[in-house]
Amino acid sequence: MTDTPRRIPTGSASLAGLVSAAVALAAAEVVGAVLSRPTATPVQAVGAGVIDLVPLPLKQFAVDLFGTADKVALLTGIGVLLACAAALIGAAASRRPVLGAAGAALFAGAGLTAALSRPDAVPLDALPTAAGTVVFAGVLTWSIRTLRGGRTAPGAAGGPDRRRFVLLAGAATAAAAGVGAGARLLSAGISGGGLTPATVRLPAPADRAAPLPEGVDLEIDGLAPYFTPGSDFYRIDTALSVPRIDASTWSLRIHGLGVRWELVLAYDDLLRHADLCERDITLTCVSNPVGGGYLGNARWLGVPLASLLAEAGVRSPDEGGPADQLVSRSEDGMTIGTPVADVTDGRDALLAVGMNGRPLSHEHGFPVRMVVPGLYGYVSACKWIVDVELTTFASFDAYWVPRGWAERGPIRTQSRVDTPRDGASPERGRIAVAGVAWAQGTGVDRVEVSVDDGSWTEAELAPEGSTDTWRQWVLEWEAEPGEHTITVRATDRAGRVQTPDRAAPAPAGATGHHRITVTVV
Ligand SMILES: Nc1nc2c(c(=O)[nH]1)N[C@H]1C(S)=C(S)[C@@H](COP(=O)(O)O)O[C@H]1N2
Ligand SMILES: [Mo]
Repeated sequence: MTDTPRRIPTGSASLAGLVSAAVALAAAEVVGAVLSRPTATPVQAVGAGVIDLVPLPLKQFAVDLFGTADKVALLTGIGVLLACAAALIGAAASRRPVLGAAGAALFAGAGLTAALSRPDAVPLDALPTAAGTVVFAGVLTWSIRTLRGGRTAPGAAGGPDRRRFVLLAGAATAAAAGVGAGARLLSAGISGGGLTPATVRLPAPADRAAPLPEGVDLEIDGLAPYFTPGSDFYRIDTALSVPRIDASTWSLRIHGLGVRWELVLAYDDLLRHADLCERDITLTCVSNPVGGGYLGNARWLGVPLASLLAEAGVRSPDEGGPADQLVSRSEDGMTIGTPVADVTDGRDALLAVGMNGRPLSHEHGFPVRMVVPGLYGYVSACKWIVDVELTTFASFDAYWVPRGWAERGPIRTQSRVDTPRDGASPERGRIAVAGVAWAQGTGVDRVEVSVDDGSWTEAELAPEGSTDTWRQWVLEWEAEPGEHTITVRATDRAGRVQTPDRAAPAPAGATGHHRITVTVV
């Protein structure tokens, strides 16, 4: 018999690392839930840090590749990396304990840096990672000691002790997954109390949206409906876990340069506001590629920002006001910069509380978000808004600007073919070619279609709902067998024809014509 510690097989040691990490992450989730700081847990915080740090081309690549499932992809990626690192640390720690300690310190460093550098971080946010680290070190030390099982006779590798360990490890991992998921649910439950989308009752506005003309929705198969149902409405944001705000404790402060009377508004102040109104507005994302789906049309209920700015005594730049930028901040620390001139020029810029007849959903910004007709979402549509500061473009860069997007983002005129789909094989004969076109602000005046790069033929336009919404169009086409291209372009009411020049979404929105190919059979 010798006292030299027995060598642990690499597989068992790696497994010990994996189990320790799983139990540690579950512990961190529990602490995050108990503290009501679910975004401060290591995985969430590191994920959010990655989202903030990745350069624009990589972000665009991720969005192109994964679409709006980009966050699931990111979390999966972090999970895989974490698992590999944990296995390595386990294997290393079984040979040299100091390596295990170094690994744990690395985990702790990454988690703490990420959690404490969130824009809304508080010192308490160190606790989930701290707890996780202690648990990780404890479980790993215990596992390695068990695996080493000093009393087992030589030659008993893979004997009862090790088998018991594998079983125990499996059980511990399953328990950790259950506890972690439970903690997540608990977080959602805790912060989902009070006034939620399910319990809010919206008042009917005195100022309703203008009645829609007959036929605004052509109701053609495969064509995007005039109003986008909430479930189909695209979602673009940096929030790894959707903020769940209690509207009964929510407030919004309006302050800053040139504000004479600072305002602090409660949710109820907005619901009872005399200017509460309903407007139809098509929201559009700057990262929408030509032909893409990152836009949707909704009926919004909200209070005009211009009314609130007037109550605060803010003068627009053309009236000599000192602030040219309105910076909105969200609960999760997002900053969005909007030209003051654009929200005071008479357009229907809203602090919205309702979408398509319902309170906003958590995903779309509950309890309150901004919506400004004619501006891409990244410069206007702040969700989970809690603060509005009047400032200047010269003195403050909002979130997206240092990440390579233009400081100002007016929506570019675009048009899209919805049906037939690109690559479809419709049957010969009469085919309805249909889609949507948008030129928020002026409205769409004309849509033209070119088949096989022939002359432009004017499509039939559905009646206009509002100049701030998209407009449907249709062209009956006598389709002959063979392969054909279909290209579309729109002209706005100021007479500007949509440019054929192709530009990528970054930095100021994609341009170029949407062109599809079909094979008529
Ligand atoms: N708090 C917050 N608000 C945000 C964002 C965000 O990342 N965080 N993204 C903006 C962008 S880029 C767009 S296009 C719109 C999308 O709104 P939706 O998700 O409701 O469609 O929200 C905007 N508001
Ligand atoms: Mo966007």
